[in-house]
Amino acid sequence: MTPDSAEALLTEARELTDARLSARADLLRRFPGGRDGEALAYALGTAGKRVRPALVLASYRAAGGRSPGIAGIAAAVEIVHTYSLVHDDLPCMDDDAQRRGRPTTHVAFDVATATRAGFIMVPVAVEELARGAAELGLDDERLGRMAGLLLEASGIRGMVGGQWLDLEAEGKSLDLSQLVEIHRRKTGALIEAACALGALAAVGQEAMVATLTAYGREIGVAFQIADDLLDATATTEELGKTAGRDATMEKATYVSVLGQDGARREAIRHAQAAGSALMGGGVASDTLLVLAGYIVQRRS
Ligand code: GRG
Repeated sequence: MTPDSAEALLTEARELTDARLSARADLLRRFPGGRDGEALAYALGTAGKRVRPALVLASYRAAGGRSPGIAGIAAAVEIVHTYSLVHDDLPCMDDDAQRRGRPTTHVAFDVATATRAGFIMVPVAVEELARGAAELGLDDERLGRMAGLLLEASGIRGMVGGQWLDLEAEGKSLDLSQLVEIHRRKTGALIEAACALGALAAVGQEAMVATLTAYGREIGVAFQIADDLLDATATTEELGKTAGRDATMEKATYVSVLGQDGARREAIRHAQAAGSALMGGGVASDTLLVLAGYIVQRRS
Protein backbone atom coordinates (compact mmCIF):
# COMPACT_ATOMS: atom_id res chain seq x y z
CA MET A 1 0.00 0.00 0.00
CA THR A 2 1.29 3.46 -0.82
CA PRO A 3 -0.24 6.66 0.58
CA ASP A 4 -2.89 8.12 -1.73
CA SER A 5 -2.40 11.79 -0.89
CA ALA A 6 0.57 14.12 -0.61
CA GLU A 7 -0.32 14.82 3.04
CA ALA A 8 -0.30 11.11 3.90
CA LEU A 9 3.09 10.64 2.23
CA LEU A 10 4.55 13.75 3.87
CA THR A 11 3.33 12.54 7.26
CA GLU A 12 4.87 9.12 6.71
CA ALA A 13 8.12 10.67 5.48
CA ARG A 14 8.14 13.02 8.49
CA GLU A 15 7.68 10.17 10.97
CA LEU A 16 10.37 8.01 9.37
CA THR A 17 12.86 10.85 8.93
CA ASP A 18 12.28 12.59 12.23
CA ALA A 19 13.04 9.41 14.17
CA ARG A 20 16.44 9.33 12.41
CA LEU A 21 17.08 13.05 12.89
CA SER A 22 16.22 12.83 16.55
CA ALA A 23 18.60 9.87 17.06
CA ARG A 24 21.32 11.85 15.22
CA ALA A 25 20.61 14.90 17.41
CA ASP A 26 21.07 12.78 20.54
CA LEU A 27 24.46 11.58 19.25
CA LEU A 28 25.52 15.14 18.35
CA ARG A 29 24.54 16.41 21.80
CA ARG A 30 27.11 13.94 23.13
CA PHE A 31 29.75 14.60 20.42
CA PRO A 32 30.75 17.30 19.59
CA GLY A 33 28.46 18.19 22.50
CA GLY A 34 28.46 21.60 24.16
CA ARG A 35 27.03 24.59 22.33
CA ASP A 36 27.80 23.14 18.88
CA GLY A 37 25.96 19.94 19.78
CA GLU A 38 22.97 21.92 21.02
CA ALA A 39 22.91 24.07 17.87
CA LEU A 40 23.05 20.95 15.66
CA ALA A 41 20.20 19.35 17.62
CA TYR A 42 18.21 22.60 17.42
CA ALA A 43 18.58 22.85 13.63
CA LEU A 44 17.83 19.16 13.05
CA GLY A 45 14.80 19.37 15.36
CA THR A 46 13.02 22.13 13.42
CA ALA A 47 9.80 21.07 11.72
CA GLY A 48 10.14 21.23 7.95
CA LYS A 49 7.65 19.90 5.43
CA ARG A 50 9.97 16.94 4.63
CA VAL A 51 9.33 17.20 0.89
CA ARG A 52 12.77 15.82 -0.01
CA PRO A 53 12.40 12.73 2.23
CA ALA A 54 8.94 12.19 0.71
CA LEU A 55 10.49 12.28 -2.77
CA VAL A 56 13.19 9.77 -1.73
CA LEU A 57 10.50 7.47 -0.34
CA ALA A 58 8.13 7.78 -3.31
CA SER A 59 10.95 7.31 -5.85
CA TYR A 60 12.26 4.28 -3.96
CA ARG A 61 8.82 2.69 -3.99
CA ALA A 62 8.20 3.60 -7.64
CA ALA A 63 11.44 1.74 -8.40
CA GLY A 64 10.24 -1.33 -6.48
CA GLY A 65 11.92 -0.75 -3.09
CA ARG A 66 10.07 -1.85 0.03
CA SER A 67 12.48 -1.64 3.04
CA PRO A 68 12.02 0.88 5.89
CA GLY A 69 15.83 1.26 5.74
CA ILE A 70 15.18 3.90 3.05
CA ALA A 71 14.59 6.33 5.95
CA GLY A 72 18.38 6.63 6.37
CA ILE A 73 18.74 7.84 2.77
CA ALA A 74 15.81 10.24 3.22
CA ALA A 75 17.35 11.60 6.43
CA ALA A 76 20.72 12.13 4.71
CA VAL A 77 19.09 14.36 2.08
CA GLU A 78 17.13 16.24 4.75
CA ILE A 79 20.34 16.88 6.73
CA VAL A 80 22.00 18.45 3.67
CA HIS A 81 18.86 20.55 3.16
CA THR A 82 18.91 21.60 6.84
CA TYR A 83 22.56 22.68 6.57
CA SER A 84 21.64 24.78 3.53
CA LEU A 85 18.84 26.52 5.43
CA VAL A 86 21.12 27.27 8.41
CA HIS A 87 23.72 28.84 6.12
CA ASP A 88 21.16 30.52 3.84
CA ASP A 89 19.80 32.42 6.87
CA LEU A 90 23.22 33.73 7.97
CA PRO A 91 23.83 37.50 7.88
CA CYS A 92 26.31 37.05 4.99
CA MET A 93 23.59 35.42 2.87
CA ASP A 94 19.84 36.03 3.24
CA ASP A 95 20.15 37.39 6.79
CA ASP A 96 16.89 36.05 8.16
CA ALA A 97 15.75 35.82 11.78
CA GLN A 98 12.96 33.27 11.41
CA ARG A 99 12.79 29.80 9.88
CA ARG A 100 10.21 27.05 10.26
CA GLY A 101 8.38 29.25 12.76
CA ARG A 102 11.36 29.55 15.09
CA PRO A 103 14.39 31.82 15.46
CA THR A 104 17.08 30.87 12.94
CA THR A 105 20.06 28.94 14.33
CA HIS A 106 22.42 31.95 14.34
CA VAL A 107 19.79 33.99 16.21
CA ALA A 108 19.10 31.23 18.75
CA PHE A 109 22.88 30.66 19.17
CA ASP A 110 25.37 32.91 17.36
CA VAL A 111 26.81 33.30 13.88
CA ALA A 112 30.03 31.35 14.52
CA THR A 113 28.16 28.45 16.13
CA ALA A 114 25.55 28.31 13.36
CA THR A 115 28.28 28.43 10.70
CA ARG A 116 30.12 25.53 12.34
CA ALA A 117 26.89 23.57 12.80
CA GLY A 118 26.14 23.92 9.08
CA PHE A 119 29.56 22.63 8.08
CA ILE A 120 29.40 19.74 10.55
CA MET A 121 26.07 18.63 9.06
CA VAL A 122 27.60 17.76 5.66
CA PRO A 123 29.75 14.82 6.84
CA VAL A 124 26.96 13.87 9.27
CA ALA A 125 24.67 13.52 6.23
CA VAL A 126 27.18 11.21 4.56
CA GLU A 127 27.41 9.11 7.75
CA GLU A 128 23.63 8.83 7.73
CA LEU A 129 23.68 7.86 4.05
CA ALA A 130 26.25 5.14 4.75
CA ARG A 131 24.20 3.81 7.64
CA GLY A 132 21.03 3.76 5.55
CA ALA A 133 22.86 2.02 2.69
CA ALA A 134 24.16 -0.65 5.09
CA GLU A 135 20.63 -1.25 6.41
CA LEU A 136 19.42 -1.65 2.83
CA GLY A 137 22.24 -4.13 2.14
CA LEU A 138 23.69 -1.94 -0.64
CA ASP A 139 27.25 -2.68 -1.68
CA ASP A 140 30.14 -0.21 -1.42
CA GLU A 141 30.09 0.58 -5.11
CA ARG A 142 26.46 1.66 -4.94
CA LEU A 143 27.07 3.62 -1.75
CA GLY A 144 30.00 5.39 -3.46
CA ARG A 145 27.80 6.31 -6.40
CA MET A 146 25.05 7.58 -4.12
CA ALA A 147 27.45 9.61 -1.94
CA GLY A 148 29.04 11.09 -5.08
CA LEU A 149 25.64 12.06 -6.40
CA LEU A 150 24.52 13.65 -3.13
CA LEU A 151 27.74 15.63 -2.74
CA GLU A 152 27.81 16.75 -6.36
CA ALA A 153 24.22 17.99 -6.08
CA SER A 154 25.17 19.86 -2.90
CA GLY A 155 28.35 21.36 -4.26
CA ILE A 156 29.59 23.93 -6.73
CA ARG A 157 27.87 22.27 -9.69
CA GLY A 158 24.62 22.20 -7.72
CA MET A 159 23.34 23.91 -4.59
CA VAL A 160 26.41 25.92 -3.53
CA GLY A 161 26.99 27.09 -7.12
CA GLY A 162 23.33 28.07 -7.50
CA GLN A 163 23.35 29.98 -4.24
CA TRP A 164 26.53 31.76 -5.28
CA LEU A 165 24.96 32.84 -8.58
CA ASP A 166 21.82 33.88 -6.70
CA LEU A 167 23.81 36.09 -4.31
CA GLU A 168 25.77 37.64 -7.17
CA ALA A 169 22.53 38.41 -9.00
CA GLU A 170 21.04 40.53 -6.20
CA GLY A 171 20.02 43.95 -7.51
CA LYS A 172 20.58 42.86 -11.15
CA SER A 173 18.04 41.86 -13.75
CA LEU A 174 18.26 38.36 -15.21
CA ASP A 175 16.74 36.70 -18.23
CA LEU A 176 14.79 33.47 -17.98
CA SER A 177 17.70 31.22 -18.98
CA GLN A 178 19.89 32.67 -16.19
CA LEU A 179 17.04 32.28 -13.74
CA VAL A 180 16.38 28.66 -14.63
CA GLU A 181 20.10 27.92 -14.22
CA ILE A 182 20.03 29.38 -10.68
CA HIS A 183 16.83 27.53 -9.76
CA ARG A 184 18.07 24.23 -11.17
CA ARG A 185 21.28 24.42 -9.17
CA LYS A 186 20.27 26.20 -5.95
CA THR A 187 17.12 24.15 -5.27
CA GLY A 188 16.57 21.72 -8.12
CA ALA A 189 19.82 19.80 -7.83
CA LEU A 190 19.10 18.44 -4.33
CA ILE A 191 15.49 17.61 -5.23
CA GLU A 192 16.67 15.82 -8.37
CA ALA A 193 19.23 13.95 -6.24
CA ALA A 194 16.49 12.94 -3.76
CA CYS A 195 14.60 11.22 -6.58
CA ALA A 196 17.73 9.65 -8.09
CA LEU A 197 18.87 8.37 -4.67
CA GLY A 198 15.48 6.74 -4.05
CA ALA A 199 15.77 4.94 -7.38
CA LEU A 200 19.42 3.95 -6.80
CA ALA A 201 18.57 2.59 -3.35
CA ALA A 202 16.00 0.26 -4.91
CA VAL A 203 18.74 -1.21 -7.17
CA GLY A 204 16.39 -1.15 -10.12
CA GLN A 205 17.11 -0.79 -13.81
CA GLU A 206 19.25 2.14 -14.96
CA ALA A 207 16.30 3.31 -17.10
CA MET A 208 14.30 3.72 -13.88
CA VAL A 209 17.07 5.87 -12.36
CA ALA A 210 17.11 8.02 -15.52
CA THR A 211 13.32 8.45 -15.50
CA LEU A 212 13.13 9.41 -11.82
CA THR A 213 16.08 11.77 -12.26
CA ALA A 214 14.26 13.47 -15.16
CA TYR A 215 11.11 13.74 -13.00
CA GLY A 216 13.17 15.24 -10.15
CA ARG A 217 14.83 17.74 -12.48
CA GLU A 218 11.48 19.20 -13.52
CA ILE A 219 9.91 19.07 -10.08
CA GLY A 220 12.99 20.77 -8.60
CA VAL A 221 12.53 23.85 -10.78
CA ALA A 222 8.76 23.81 -10.14
CA PHE A 223 9.49 23.75 -6.40
CA GLN A 224 11.63 26.90 -6.52
CA ILE A 225 9.13 28.74 -8.74
CA ALA A 226 6.41 27.90 -6.18
CA ASP A 227 8.78 29.20 -3.48
CA ASP A 228 9.15 32.48 -5.42
CA LEU A 229 5.36 32.75 -5.66
CA LEU A 230 4.85 31.99 -1.97
CA ASP A 231 7.44 34.59 -0.98
CA ALA A 232 5.39 37.17 -2.88
CA THR A 233 1.90 36.03 -1.89
CA ALA A 234 1.89 34.15 1.45
CA THR A 235 2.21 35.56 4.96
CA THR A 236 5.10 35.16 7.37
CA GLU A 237 2.79 33.06 9.58
CA GLU A 238 1.93 30.70 6.72
CA LEU A 239 5.57 30.35 5.69
CA GLY A 240 7.20 30.21 9.14
CA LYS A 241 9.87 32.50 7.64
CA THR A 242 9.87 36.17 6.70
CA ALA A 243 7.64 36.71 3.66
CA GLY A 244 8.58 39.24 0.97
CA ARG A 245 12.36 38.76 1.37
CA ASP A 246 12.95 38.45 -2.38
CA ALA A 247 11.60 41.94 -3.05
CA THR A 248 13.47 43.40 -0.07
CA MET A 249 16.73 41.87 -1.28
CA GLU A 250 16.04 42.81 -4.90
CA LYS A 251 16.30 39.23 -6.07
CA ALA A 252 15.46 38.31 -9.61
CA THR A 253 12.77 35.63 -9.33
CA TYR A 254 10.18 34.09 -11.63
CA VAL A 255 7.69 36.54 -10.14
CA SER A 256 9.86 39.60 -10.85
CA VAL A 257 10.65 38.39 -14.39
CA LEU A 258 7.30 36.88 -15.47
CA GLY A 259 4.77 38.25 -12.95
CA GLN A 260 2.67 36.03 -10.70
CA ASP A 261 0.51 34.56 -13.47
CA GLY A 262 3.50 33.85 -15.69
CA ALA A 263 5.39 32.25 -12.80
CA ARG A 264 2.38 30.08 -11.94
CA ARG A 265 2.13 28.94 -15.57
CA GLU A 266 5.83 28.03 -15.60
CA ALA A 267 5.53 26.07 -12.33
CA ILE A 268 2.61 24.10 -13.79
CA ARG A 269 4.50 23.55 -17.05
CA HIS A 270 7.47 22.07 -15.17
CA ALA A 271 5.18 19.89 -13.00
CA GLN A 272 3.49 18.60 -16.16
CA ALA A 273 6.89 17.92 -17.71
CA ALA A 274 7.71 15.89 -14.60
CA GLY A 275 4.56 13.83 -15.19
CA SER A 276 5.48 13.38 -18.85
CA ALA A 277 8.95 12.16 -17.84
CA LEU A 278 7.32 9.46 -15.73
CA MET A 279 4.95 8.49 -18.51
CA GLY A 280 7.76 8.48 -21.10
CA GLY A 281 9.76 6.13 -18.88
CA GLY A 282 6.76 3.89 -18.25
CA VAL A 283 6.77 4.61 -14.50
CA ALA A 284 3.24 4.45 -13.09
CA SER A 285 3.39 6.22 -9.74
CA ASP A 286 0.27 8.04 -8.62
CA THR A 287 2.19 9.14 -5.53
CA LEU A 288 4.82 10.96 -7.59
CA LEU A 289 2.10 12.60 -9.68
CA VAL A 290 0.26 13.69 -6.55
CA LEU A 291 3.51 15.08 -5.13
CA ALA A 292 4.11 17.05 -8.32
CA GLY A 293 0.66 18.63 -7.92
CA TYR A 294 1.30 19.37 -4.25
CA ILE A 295 4.63 21.03 -5.03
CA VAL A 296 3.02 23.66 -7.25
CA GLN A 297 -0.18 24.14 -5.21
CA ARG A 298 1.23 24.19 -1.66
CA ARG A 299 0.57 27.15 0.65
CA SER A 300 3.75 26.86 2.73
C1 GRG B 1 28.74 28.92 0.18
C2 GRG B 1 27.52 30.21 -1.63
C3 GRG B 1 27.50 29.16 -0.57
C4 GRG B 1 26.35 28.49 -0.34
C5 GRG B 1 26.10 27.51 0.75
C6 GRG B 1 23.34 28.20 1.79
C7 GRG B 1 23.56 27.32 0.61
C8 GRG B 1 24.87 26.64 0.46
C9 GRG B 1 22.60 27.10 -0.29
C10 GRG B 1 21.23 27.65 -0.20
C11 GRG B 1 20.25 26.72 -0.80
C12 GRG B 1 18.84 27.09 -0.49
C13 GRG B 1 18.47 27.44 0.90
C14 GRG B 1 17.94 27.07 -1.46
C15 GRG B 1 16.50 27.37 -1.25
C16 GRG B 1 15.77 26.07 -1.25
C17 GRG B 1 14.38 26.21 -0.70
C18 GRG B 1 13.29 26.56 -1.64
C19 GRG B 1 14.17 26.02 0.59
C20 GRG B 1 12.88 25.91 1.25
O1 GRG B 1 12.57 24.51 1.26
P1 GRG B 1 11.26 23.95 1.91
O2 GRG B 1 10.11 24.80 1.49
O3 GRG B 1 11.55 24.22 3.44
O4 GRG B 1 11.19 22.51 1.63
P2 GRG B 1 11.17 23.33 4.70
O5 GRG B 1 11.41 24.27 5.86
O6 GRG B 1 9.74 22.90 4.58
O7 GRG B 1 12.11 22.18 4.71
